Amino acid sequence: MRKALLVVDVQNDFYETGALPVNDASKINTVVNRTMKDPVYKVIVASQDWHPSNHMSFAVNHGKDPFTPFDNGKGIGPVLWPVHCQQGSHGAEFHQDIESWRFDYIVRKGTHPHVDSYSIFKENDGTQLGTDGLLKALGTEELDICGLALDYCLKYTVHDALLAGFKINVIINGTKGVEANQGDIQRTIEEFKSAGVKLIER
Ligand code: VGL
Ligand code: ZN
Repeated sequence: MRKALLVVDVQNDFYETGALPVNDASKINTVVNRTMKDPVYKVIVASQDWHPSNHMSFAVNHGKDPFTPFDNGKGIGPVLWPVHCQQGSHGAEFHQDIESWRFDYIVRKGTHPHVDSYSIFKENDGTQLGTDGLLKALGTEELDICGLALDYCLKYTVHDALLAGFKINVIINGTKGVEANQGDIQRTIEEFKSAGVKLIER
């Protein structure tokens, strides 16, 4: 089976000192780098959260506090976020300890001010980002998925990958969660298991 590796949002703002920090995020770096060296992957695709400053997922653009529940019915929500991953900012860059030169393709997402985009496949309003077509054009049947954050962008990525018919393995020591609400990480892992997603260690 032709296999691809997806690396989700390994960007400064999702690391411990970033704007939208994920606990212990830097612990995934050695796992991600080690995994990327494996010649089994025909292609490595990374996503990069890439927001304009007027992005409507930013709480400040509504005069609200970060993590306020919000849903505009068009792909912003379920909560508003602190300003993060602004186009061209340090926070939007890949973490310096990630060997990002190994990425074959980089999919930028969340670039439209009124729509958020958690998954590497689709914007939250359903618009395709082209990743499905890219992977299938390359003959990909199986995906290993790692990166940040387990309970947001990685979860949405897994969901869309299932819909697109890929066999999926989540690299469980290559991901960490935000846990905006207590129990999110555990719930996400249970969802993966019941959907037939395999959890692997690398
Ligand atoms: C993410 C919230 C907002 C993520 C991106 O990468 O998980 N979460 N934007
Ligand atoms: Zn974002």
